[in-house]
Amino acid sequence: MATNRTFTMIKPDAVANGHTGAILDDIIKGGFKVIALKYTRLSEDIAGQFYGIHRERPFFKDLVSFMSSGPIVAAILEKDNAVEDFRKLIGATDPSKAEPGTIRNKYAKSIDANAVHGSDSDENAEIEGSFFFTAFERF
Ligand code: YYY
Ligand code: MG
Repeated sequence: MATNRTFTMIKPDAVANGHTGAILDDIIKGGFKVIALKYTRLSEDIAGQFYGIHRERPFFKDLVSFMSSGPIVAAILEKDNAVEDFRKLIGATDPSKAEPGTIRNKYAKSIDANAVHGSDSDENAEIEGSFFFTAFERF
């Protein structure tokens, strides 16, 4: 069953480059309501747990190292059809293939440092949101 929530992170490249405000603005203008919001920094261990599904992929080590290289902003977002609509708003994983106007097209420079995360399913949106926020933070 489709739910109306997704989970996002503004990644270390975008935070370091000063794009946090512009990206949150794009998200809100895209029709998403911010349910929970957190500025934090991931340890390598936490980044590895979050991306555990990619553990066997060749880019895993670099991904974990990048995601723990500086502060991030994590958020739970609400909108009808949230997961699919948010993936449309951020664009393709590789920013050179992301549609003009998408967040990755505007703010990302490479496939490994691609500005934002977006959950890929309702199930993962729930798992990822619960990973970052306690029950009372995401009521
Ligand atoms: O969901 P999405 O972030 O668009 O891509 P995934 O295939 O789930 O990969 C997660 C993350 O890993 C991606 O955002 C950047 C990084 N990555 C990479 O560095 N090199 C690749 N060839 C594929 C993914
Ligand atoms: Mg993914």
